[in-house]
Amino acid sequence: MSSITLKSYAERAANQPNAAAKALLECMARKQTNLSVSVDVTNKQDLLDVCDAVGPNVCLVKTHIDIVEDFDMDLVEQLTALSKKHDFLIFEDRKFADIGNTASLQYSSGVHKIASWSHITNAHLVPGPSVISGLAKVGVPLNRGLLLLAEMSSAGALTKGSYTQACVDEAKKDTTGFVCGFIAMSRVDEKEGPNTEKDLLILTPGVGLDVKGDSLGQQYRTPDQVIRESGCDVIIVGRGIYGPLMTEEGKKDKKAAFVKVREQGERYKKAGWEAYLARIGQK
Ligand code: 5BU
Repeated sequence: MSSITLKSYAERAANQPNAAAKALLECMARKQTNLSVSVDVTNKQDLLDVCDAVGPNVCLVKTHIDIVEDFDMDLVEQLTALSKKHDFLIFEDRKFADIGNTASLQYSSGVHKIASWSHITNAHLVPGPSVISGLAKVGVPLNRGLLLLAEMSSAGALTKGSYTQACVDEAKKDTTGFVCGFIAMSRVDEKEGPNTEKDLLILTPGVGLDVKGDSLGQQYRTPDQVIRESGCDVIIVGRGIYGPLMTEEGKKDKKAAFVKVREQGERYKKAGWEAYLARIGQK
């Protein structure tokens, strides 16, 4: 049996049992993009405007909804409308890490009601597999998907070795059908040869074409290193795309900044897709 990395996204979509992962793979194949934009801006209108600008080029919008200062449920409604308009899914990067009961309440309730609008979310396995069961109780009936944080992109991350392996083992033996992949820097499920048990997605942050890192430990690799060399499936790009909005110039002339944001989206989409075609031998 061959590696998951040699299969097309469309082929994998056809055999994917998790509804959210299936929808994501189908969207990637349909739009020819493995780009996820991480929209880490702190006001509602900027968040919506970035999604509208890059929407045509992405398969997935990643949010940190708790950083939005003027959050309200109208934001969620508008974001959902944009996800339909541009054909992308939504991933709230919540990184749940509490006991099952608390995680399930954090996922379903509170101000943000994440499960009601986010197709995919993620969790640390630090509390043990009960965090999966707690979240699954809420997410499975809604056809959501869960990614385990098997590896992080920041310097000195403790997500390595036996911890990473435990994430892989839990994902493979998950009986809820909720776990559909990982946040990871490499093909963690194929460290010991092809994974023939269960198709799992690998989404990878820490992607940049112009710089190697930031002043707070982030480390960047190129789309080619992530998709072709490391065998990951989705590139997650934040400041590399919306960065033009954050400069003094961008704050003064938002219209011009959004033109650049759109261009960066196209650039990362192209780089990610070329790396994928090279990986599956179609280029
Ligand atoms: P950047 O602007 O491209 O550096 O943003 C990366 C995003 O991905 C940001 O929202 C982080 O919270 C997120 N991230 C990450 O950078 N590294 C990780 O290991 C994980 C998430 Br998990």
